[in-house]
Amino acid sequence: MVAFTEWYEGGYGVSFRVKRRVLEKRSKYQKIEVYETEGFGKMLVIDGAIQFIEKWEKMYHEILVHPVMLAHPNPENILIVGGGDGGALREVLLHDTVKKARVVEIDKDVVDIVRKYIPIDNGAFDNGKSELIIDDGIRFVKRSKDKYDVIIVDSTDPKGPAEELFNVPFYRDCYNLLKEKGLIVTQSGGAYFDTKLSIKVVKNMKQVFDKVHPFFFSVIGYAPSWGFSVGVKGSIDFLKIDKERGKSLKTEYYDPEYHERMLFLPRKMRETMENL
Ligand code: AG3
Repeated sequence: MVAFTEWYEGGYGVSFRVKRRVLEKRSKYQKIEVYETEGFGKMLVIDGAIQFIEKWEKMYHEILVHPVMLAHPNPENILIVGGGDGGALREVLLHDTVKKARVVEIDKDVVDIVRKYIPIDNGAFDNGKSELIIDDGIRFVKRSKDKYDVIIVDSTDPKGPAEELFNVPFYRDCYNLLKEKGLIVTQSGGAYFDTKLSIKVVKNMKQVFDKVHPFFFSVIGYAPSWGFSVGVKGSIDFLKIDKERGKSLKTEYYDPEYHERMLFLPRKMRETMENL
């Protein structure tokens, strides 16, 4: 039986035994692969980096989406940058407050391949509130006329097409696109195998947003303790969520009862983040 391994800096590997490679395609932007794992369904890999595994993808998509959606008092207009697999969109649409959810994905091949081989969007792209735009997120946020309540950056790591999504100019554009009060969340790499990325994101966000909250959650498929960083515009307290709305949400991993607890960082990480 063969294995697929993603290697992190220093020689830490995340490995899955795979039955076969279902597909390999070089798109205009990146190399996209789909594997059938031995025990966890299909797996999407982009440029050698595991994007999600069918059985575990909610660990990531729920944690990316629900904290910001519940911290916002009334999230109606949502922008997802990246997220061409539809996992984040699916979670966004669980919120009844949502009137419009727009996905801006650079690579149409990601959308087509995932919809064909691992349709985790669960119909989300066909929902009347959804809109899919194939465009570069960087360009899109410079030109979009609409204002958003929540922006969710569900991108690959900052190697390749996603690089600029972690930099100050992009965050400035996002800040301007948010309404008077708003939230942004972005994935920000492994806590221990890519601490530099979390540090960079928090530093960059702090230059732009009124408040920044980094937190970590374990996601099977990625290096231990995956990073998420939230930027706040205006008077929103990210520590306080709407528990009533949370109660009616069907989730497996994100628990609104323990929102604040999820934000606790291991000591050294907390000290590092506080001193940025
Ligand atoms: N989000 C991908 C998270 C980054 C994975 N990085 C890694 N394995 N090195 C996009 C896919 C989920 N919608």
